[in-house]
Amino acid sequence: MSAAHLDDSHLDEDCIFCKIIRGEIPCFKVFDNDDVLAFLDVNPIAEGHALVIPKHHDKDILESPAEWTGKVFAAAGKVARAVQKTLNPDGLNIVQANGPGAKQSVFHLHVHVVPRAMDDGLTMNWELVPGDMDALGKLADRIKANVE
Ligand code: DGP
Repeated sequence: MSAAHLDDSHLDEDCIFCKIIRGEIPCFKVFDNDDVLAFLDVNPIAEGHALVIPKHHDKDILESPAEWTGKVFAAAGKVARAVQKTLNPDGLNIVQANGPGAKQSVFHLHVHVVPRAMDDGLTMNWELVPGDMDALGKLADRIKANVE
C-alpha cells in the first residue's frame, strides 16, 4: 500500500489530520512523501515540536497495521535527525499517545518529536497553548532544509 494520499478511501472525512493531509487545513510542513506527512505542532511545547502522521487513517497504534506504524516511526527518525541538526537540542523525546487516558487529543495515529533542554521542566501531561504562526513558518523551512 503506497501513495495513500491519492486514495481518499484510507482517510476519514471528519478527522483534522486527514484534512491536513488533503490540504484542506494548512500546516507548516517539515517532511512529505507518498505515505507520511510531518509538520510543526500548532501548540508547541518546545521550539521544533513536530508531528509525524501516516496518510492512512487509524486512530492509534492499537489499530494501525504494522506496515503503517513502521512507516511513521521511520519518518519520525528522519524528522528527529533534521530537528537535531537545525536546533541542536540537549535531547529529543519521541512521544505517542493512545486513548484519552494517555491524553491523546487527535484520534489519528501521530508521533510527537519533542526537542528537550536540560532542566526544561517539561512534564508528560502538557497543556495545549497556541504557537506563534510567523515563528512556526520560519522554523518549518529551516527544519525542512535539513531533512536528509
Ligand atoms: P495528542 O494530544 O498526543 O493527541 O497530540 C495532538 C497534537 O496535535 C496536539 O499537540 C496539538 C496538535 N494539533 C491539533 N490540531 C492541530 C492542527 O490543526 N494543526 C497542527 N499543526 N497541530 C494540531
